[in-house]
Amino acid sequence: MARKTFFCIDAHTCGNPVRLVAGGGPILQGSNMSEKRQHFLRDYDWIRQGLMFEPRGHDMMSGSILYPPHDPANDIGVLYIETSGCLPMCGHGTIGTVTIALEEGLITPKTPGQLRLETPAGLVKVSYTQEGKKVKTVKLTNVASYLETENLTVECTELGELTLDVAYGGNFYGIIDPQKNFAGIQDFTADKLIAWSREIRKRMNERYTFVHPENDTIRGLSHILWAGEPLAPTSTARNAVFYGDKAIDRSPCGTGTSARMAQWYAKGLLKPGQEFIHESYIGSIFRGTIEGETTVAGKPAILPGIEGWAMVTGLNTIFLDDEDPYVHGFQV
Ligand code: PYC
Repeated sequence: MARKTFFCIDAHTCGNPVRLVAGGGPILQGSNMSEKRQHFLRDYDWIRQGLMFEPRGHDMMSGSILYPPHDPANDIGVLYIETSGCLPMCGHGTIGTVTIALEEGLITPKTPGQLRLETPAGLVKVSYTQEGKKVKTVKLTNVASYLETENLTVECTELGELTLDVAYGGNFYGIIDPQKNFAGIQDFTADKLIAWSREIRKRMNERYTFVHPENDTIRGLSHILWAGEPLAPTSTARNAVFYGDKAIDRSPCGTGTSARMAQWYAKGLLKPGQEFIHESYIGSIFRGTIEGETTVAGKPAILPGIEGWAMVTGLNTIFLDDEDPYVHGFQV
């Protein structure tokens, strides 16, 4: 019998799960987190599948594994694991990971109140507030985010032709704003959004190639962001982000919010100094700001600030046992 044990600490960020693997993660080769991500995908993806999919996880499950930093100026390296794969960057995952790591004493910040994280997508700076041991807010300054292309069209069997923009915020997002054939998320169920997202993502990836100009391991349209009317008058916008095969993010999605802010910035709808309050499908909120302006391969880009909160929900010692026919999980 071969049984592997993983010591996990579970949390949620504004409603979306984060499972930090604090013990049992593999030793990875690579001189940065992008190379370590490639090694993990090659040799250890069974760990992600076992810990994220049913019966140990669920459709929305998402998590992380911590590694020592490669640059001594930084605090920690983060590998993101999820039902959808190993994301180059995950915003809600970062907020949850930082909250868990600080509250449970897994990291000692070099500068109190601040952290420098190495992620597969690049350096992410974090500031946080605490009351006693409890982390109250986490704000990350994300990797450079930009509008990749606008006004693409795609056919959705049930809705007809849709127009969408593609923006990068740590992952590539197809952004579907309200339009003639889609009134906004307020009019539709999650089941419908999920079914349409699967079809649209497949068609988009068959027709187009999306590759990050500075890191060709970041490729493919992985997420669909559906927009709609906010629930609260104080919010700027609301979204439903589709990922994996069946997930709608319960948080406002950090990389999705970054992509949407980059889209608005490129179109002149969002300017430095303006706040972008983004609501999730369940109404939870991230506060977005523009922390810097830059370019990516000549395209105007921003460094989005994303602020949210997380709650630690418990400890979870998980076995992956070779005798279990579902050791690597399953999806139905
Ligand atoms: O918060 O960036 C995010 C995210 C990606 C997928 C689910 N959440």
